[in-house]
Amino acid sequence: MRLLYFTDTHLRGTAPAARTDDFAAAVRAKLAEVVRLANELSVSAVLHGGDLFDLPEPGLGQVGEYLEILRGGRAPLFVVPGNHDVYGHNPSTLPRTLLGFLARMGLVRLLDREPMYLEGGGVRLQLTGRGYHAGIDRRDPALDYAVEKRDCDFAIHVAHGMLLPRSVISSAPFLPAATPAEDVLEATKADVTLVGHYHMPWEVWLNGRVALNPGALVRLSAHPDEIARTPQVLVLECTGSGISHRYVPLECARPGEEVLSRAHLDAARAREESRAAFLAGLESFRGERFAVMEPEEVLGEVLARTGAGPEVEAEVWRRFQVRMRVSTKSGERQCSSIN
Ligand SMILES: [Mn+2]
Repeated sequence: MRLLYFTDTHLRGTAPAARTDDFAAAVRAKLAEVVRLANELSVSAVLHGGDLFDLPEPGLGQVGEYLEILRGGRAPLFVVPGNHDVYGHNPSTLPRTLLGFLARMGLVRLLDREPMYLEGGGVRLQLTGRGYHAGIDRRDPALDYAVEKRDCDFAIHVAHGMLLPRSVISSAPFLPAATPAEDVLEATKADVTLVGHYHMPWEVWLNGRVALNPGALVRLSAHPDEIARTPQVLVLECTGSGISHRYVPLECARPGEEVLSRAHLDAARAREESRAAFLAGLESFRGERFAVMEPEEVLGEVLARTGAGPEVEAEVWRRFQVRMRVSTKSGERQCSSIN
């Protein structure tokens, strides 16, 4: 029995600022490749680790195209809801989200703590899941990440949360609440724990059990690690002798430097700096002499400060008078003439 796992597709109607390519075309190509792979391998199920969508209710025009591609997959699609799939990190809002709607229509199946069983190739597989919620990574991790194994050959648990190798947690002091994968592997009976949420891939083994995240299928940010990695999916193989997995990098994924740029970050910083400079100038203006903001006074002071020279000053006053006459005639307030 084979399964395919992928996560954090963040399907959305708009392109992220960091992307420089035709983002929608790139996402379509990725989904088509995932579906082709799943069909070629005749997988029994496709599993998704959450954040299928970037928003609870994404633009249906664009996202409809993506879902049409996913419907080309012959195997059922099992999903755990991610934080982006629901409102306010609150799973009870699921019925009014697109993911909840798809589940109602029977187009996807939501995994939860109640085990589901798949049978094939002489193997019985237990599937459980835990979607994101506000308390995850902030309470006993066993409640969300550890499962019992009953009446099956293999158990797979899928969760959306900040489960990470202990080494990653200790090297990232600004990370929000996180759970060490090593602790979970001590507690769980699942043979494989599949995780989504963190967008970089990782894998941890302990006591013959594995927890892993293949990384987000779609690269959204221009973080150097995102630029350096190739999006991939995971293929799980279950036979009488054991369960194994391999990563399959997407053939259609282009090098990060070709699709991601940090230019929007530099532009935003430059904009922020000039805005701050402008506001500081305005503040010093106010603080010194401009308790009364009469247009003539303000203009006279500006001209004195800029040292514009007599020719420019004369032209400025001429234009100022013209504008004042126009706005007085049209009945506007006089100060609007300097806008
Ligand atoms: Mn997430």
